[in-house]
Amino acid sequence: MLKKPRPSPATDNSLAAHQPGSGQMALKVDKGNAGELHQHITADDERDGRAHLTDNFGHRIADNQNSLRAGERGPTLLEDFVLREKIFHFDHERIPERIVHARGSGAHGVFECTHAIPELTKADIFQEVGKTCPVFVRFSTVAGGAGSVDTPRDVRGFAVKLYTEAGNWDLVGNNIPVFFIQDAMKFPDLVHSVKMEADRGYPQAASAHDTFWDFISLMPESFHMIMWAMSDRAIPRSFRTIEGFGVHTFRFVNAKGQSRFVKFHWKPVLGLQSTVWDEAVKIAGADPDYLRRDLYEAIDAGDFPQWDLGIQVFDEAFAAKLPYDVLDATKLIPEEDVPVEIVGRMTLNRNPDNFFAETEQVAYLPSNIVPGIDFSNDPLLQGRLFSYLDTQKSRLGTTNFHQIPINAPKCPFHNFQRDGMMQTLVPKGRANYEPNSLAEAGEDAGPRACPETGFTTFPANGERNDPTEKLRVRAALFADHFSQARLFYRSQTGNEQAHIASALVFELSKVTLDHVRARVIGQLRNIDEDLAKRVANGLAIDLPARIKPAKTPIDMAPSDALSIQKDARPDIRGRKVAILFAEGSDASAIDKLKKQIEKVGGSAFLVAPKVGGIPVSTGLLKADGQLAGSPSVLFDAVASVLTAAAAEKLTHEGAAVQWFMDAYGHCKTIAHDEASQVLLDKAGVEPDEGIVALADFIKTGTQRHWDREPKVRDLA
Ligand code: HDD
Repeated sequence: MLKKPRPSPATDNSLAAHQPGSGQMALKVDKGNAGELHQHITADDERDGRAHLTDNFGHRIADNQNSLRAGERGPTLLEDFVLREKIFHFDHERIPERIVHARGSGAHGVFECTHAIPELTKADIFQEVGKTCPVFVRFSTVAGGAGSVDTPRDVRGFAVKLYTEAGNWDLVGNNIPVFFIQDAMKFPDLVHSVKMEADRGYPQAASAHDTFWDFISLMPESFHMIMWAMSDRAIPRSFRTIEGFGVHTFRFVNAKGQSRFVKFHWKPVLGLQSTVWDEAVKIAGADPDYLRRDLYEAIDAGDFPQWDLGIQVFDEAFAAKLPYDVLDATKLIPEEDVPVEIVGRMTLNRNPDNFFAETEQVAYLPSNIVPGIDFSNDPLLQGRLFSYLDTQKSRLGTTNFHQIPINAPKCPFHNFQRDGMMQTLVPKGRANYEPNSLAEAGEDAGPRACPETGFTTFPANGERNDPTEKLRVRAALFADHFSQARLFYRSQTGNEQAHIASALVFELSKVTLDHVRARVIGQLRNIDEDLAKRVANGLAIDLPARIKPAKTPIDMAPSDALSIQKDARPDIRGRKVAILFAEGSDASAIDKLKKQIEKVGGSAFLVAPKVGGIPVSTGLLKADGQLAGSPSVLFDAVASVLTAAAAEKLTHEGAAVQWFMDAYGHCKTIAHDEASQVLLDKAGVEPDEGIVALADFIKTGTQRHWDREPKVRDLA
């Protein structure tokens, strides 16, 4: 009988710590909220010591055996939400399997630092002997599907997620220290060639076929890895007896900012052990789950597998002397040249509680590194930094896959990422952007970047392998933020400047935070003093102090091309003109104007109090739109052809008066006959160059008449 090990408190890295309302929810705003959402548990929630069966929304289920039917032998009813939910959920149980490494086995454990190396790295986990962190490891084959066998000739994946106090560190390696290809660009080709052939769908989990060897024979860089893959390393006796390798050259960075290169090794405490080919083939038939079972049973029996973490550390000068490139993932550094120094030990001490939730949903990202560890320019590694994040989104269906308990860090995490499919956090407040000054108003402002302890990329300036400087900075000239804002403002016409000022007054009048209003105007003073004064005046607040710009703005020569009004043309082409008519209107005048407009490329739209057909001078004329539903704001210019009686009648119609009032207020051309004057008078339309007789419409055009604006709006 297998004995069940009980994890000690020191090694208890159970996922319970990630349930909403606990560990992962250290984010203050999330904790209370998510907690509240999980509080409806009552004493009545059990029956004979077992939880009540419910559907996914908590409704208790009375019968889990029979679907709901219309009569004993009748058809099943669509109403049966219990049946529908159960089948629906079942139908969606599978997610896309990993494109590679689909078949894998996972285990929880703990990593302990056995040799502190602060002189090499500031990584939190290596700062003192005895420091521990939980881990989740997934071993895998590469080529076979999720349901394939455990013992084909194949590379074994050895992916370790270390949940450190400084965030997750994923060391996503293999049991072979080199790789088939030198550049991530070739990865899809490699994988296509080794997986089952595209037309026939076989072989499964085997490299012994045409397409793989065709590709390999054309890829000389693969032959080092082929030696390993054809060796007994590729038919291991157990996951417990394989080595693991980070493969790429990484960097260590210490607290002084000094960097050395590093390669990572996992050395099994049980030593290496493989099968022979004949044995592997027979195991595939006798026990397709041989390695998975072996790992599970060993851990279940308390026989915890262990690995020592070794490092090979070297510097740029050493790398420069090698006859190969340390950025080339098809090369290893012999241990005889750079000895492996042991710095930690990993113990796998707990099987997953649920294969899908943990082993299937675990998402490794080579981009998960912690301060003190950094990437190198290995082109294979650089490609991986994109690929894994991308694949997890498609495999797990949401950008929020980091919230799945097995993927969530065990240290607090706070940021401004929000929403997305399957969001489970419930952040409070409105601080979902940064910078913000909401704290000044007593609100939770959210987290802030930490320059001292946050991750900083090693600049690698001038090294042979890293000749460019990687920096998160902006070039000095980018600091001029105001010269062109000033250029824009000063290139506008007086009306346009007034529009900008009143737009700012409108926007800021809606802002309820006084310090924000003041800061905006303080910035505007760097653009134009007069603009700032107009805005302050519009809000009736004192002119705030100017905010010192990062770089003093310069005066540039105004550019007419930046103004809309300076580009105004009297064109009718492409513009829409409304012609208002009513009972008795002169049909020939309407028709004449319409044709003139169309001739110069515009379009005419007939508007009348009724659409269906109104008696005009020549008979019935249909309108394109009804007056109240066709306000003048929808058109570039308006015209009216009315009888005196109809015009008089329309002076009592609000929609008609408003029609002219708006057209006038919006500085549009208004063309009208004499009879319509009474309506224009009612609307307060005063004569100007844009108020014209019908005959003058075409030459006046549809441009706005900005000189009119001071009469209808305060432009101060
Ligand atoms: Fe990879 C999975 C190891 C190159 C793209 N890879 C995956 C896994 C391991 C490795 C162990 C399984 C992780 C798990 O258990 O969930 N891969 C390696 C090593 C490589 C390597 C050691 C070379 C040194 N991989 C590599 C490249 C690319 C990928 C160059 C793409 C440009 N690998 C993937 C992937 C996978 C993956 C498609 C499939 C499932 C997943 O990522 O999570 O994105």
